[in-house]
Amino acid sequence: MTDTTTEELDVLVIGAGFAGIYQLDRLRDLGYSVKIYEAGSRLGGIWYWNCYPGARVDTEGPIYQFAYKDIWKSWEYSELYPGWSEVRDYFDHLDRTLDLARDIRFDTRVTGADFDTDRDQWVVRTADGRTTRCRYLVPCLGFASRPYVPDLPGLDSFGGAAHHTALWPQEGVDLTGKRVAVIGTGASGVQVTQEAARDAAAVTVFQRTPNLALPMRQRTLTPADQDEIRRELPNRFAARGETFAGFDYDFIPQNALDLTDEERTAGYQQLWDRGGFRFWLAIYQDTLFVQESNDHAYRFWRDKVRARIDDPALAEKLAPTEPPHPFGVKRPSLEQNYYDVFNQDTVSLVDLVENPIEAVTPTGITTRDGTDHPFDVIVLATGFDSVSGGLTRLDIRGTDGRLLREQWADGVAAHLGIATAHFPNLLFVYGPQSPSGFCNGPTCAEIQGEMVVETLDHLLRSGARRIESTPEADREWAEHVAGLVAPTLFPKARSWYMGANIPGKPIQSLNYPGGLPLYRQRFDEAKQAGFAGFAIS
Ligand code: NA7
Repeated sequence: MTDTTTEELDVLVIGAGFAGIYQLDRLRDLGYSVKIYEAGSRLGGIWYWNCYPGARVDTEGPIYQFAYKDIWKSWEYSELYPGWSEVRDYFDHLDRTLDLARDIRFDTRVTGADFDTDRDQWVVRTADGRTTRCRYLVPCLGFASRPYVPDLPGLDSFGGAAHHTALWPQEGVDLTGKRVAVIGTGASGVQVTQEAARDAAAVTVFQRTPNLALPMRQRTLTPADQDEIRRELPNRFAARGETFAGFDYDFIPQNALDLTDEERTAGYQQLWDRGGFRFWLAIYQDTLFVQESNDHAYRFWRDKVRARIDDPALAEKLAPTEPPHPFGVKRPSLEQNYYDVFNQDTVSLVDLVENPIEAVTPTGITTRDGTDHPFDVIVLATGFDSVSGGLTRLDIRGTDGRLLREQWADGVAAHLGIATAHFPNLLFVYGPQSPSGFCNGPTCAEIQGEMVVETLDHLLRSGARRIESTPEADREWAEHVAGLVAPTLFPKARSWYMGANIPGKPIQSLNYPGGLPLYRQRFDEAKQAGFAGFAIS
């Protein structure tokens, strides 16, 4: 049934990050013909593209790996929070252990797909002009595969090097002795700034919103640490599936507002000392729901940070007296010396709220106050069209003739975050309104990934040719997500969590705000009811 140019598969997976690798390995074990098409030249997904100076995981390394098949027993990270290069080494380890590369086509960008209703197959197009037929198409694009570059007048005229952090040259860019602009203060901006402050002649950070960053407490792992990690990892992996965000810690089941000032502050201090995301995701349970509780957390954070910044005017910019938005409803980053580097006379800050960028010129950036800032390198740490953007940029056409981006023009709707009506046999991992950007990647790749594997296995084994969510189920899921996010403080910030970072993008929660355990429960209920909300034929 195939001609010489058309490969035919049971399952085509897009993307060779954690999610895609899990699909490939599990489905191959179950006996299906499956391949990954990957736009990059090697494994890693986000860790292939994001090789900018300082790119680093904000999850503790031991739980930033697969739990299955005991792959962890032959792997250790050298630092508590590994950098991009070491995460790439981990992916090489996966390749050696699971023999992945033989079923991955690298440098192969999927551009679009049409559904052949006669044969119930997707016909998938790639940028190299080839087509592939598959029964099931499984995009594993991560939540940050479509970089966002704002419309900065004159950017093309810049004579130096200008790169988005997620399109960083693979050969690197030497910042030593250079004058560096960093636009954006999300995780990427914070990480580049720390690195550039060490090597560059001058660093100027262009800030629109301060990052309410938390202490990473980075350290090199000793042999004794590694022994302890090995002993504890089975329990830590088990815990990942029981927590809100797929980490091995969770919110304190107690309200900050029910405590005395002393008790509350002592609790904050403990979380602060242990570092990482604990001050965010292991904090009192009312923090992300009740403004007054949130204000307590903000003030604790603010006072800690301000104590590290010498110049009071700069302290007010980086850690304002009044919160720029509730704490934790925009993603805090982990930092090592981010606030300290602003005490160097080589590091400065431009507040874009009072002094926006007028234009990029051949030699630098001009701000509204008339200043010409000269630069050799401009780092565009400006984020992503997150969660849905990787999918909507593909020309995937549904059975009603509309493209996916047309169907979702007024907002995403995807039953259980894994399928959407009129797009049969298309199942997402890390999809819109699934845990996605609210979940530790490897946890989600395994837990949500297994849901997709179970679904596919059920279909392939039963001889079904087609699965499709119903429009009602899509709508109900979107309403369920809206109902979960409404009582939280998340809608109060302009964040990528809500789609608010992209001009014109509909505002809605792009991730599942009910936590991983509830998400799993909802999937199990649907499955036990014979895949409720799906039409299978
Ligand atoms: P983020 O977190 O989306 O950060 C992007 C930053 O870029 C953020 O500070 C934005 O300011 C800023 N930005 C965006 N557009 C502009 C314009 N037009 N002018 C100035 N500044 C702008 O992306 P990251 O890459 O740092 O991190 C993404 C995720 O990857 C992260 O959350 C981790 O999960 C890993 P804003 O805050 O919107 O005012």
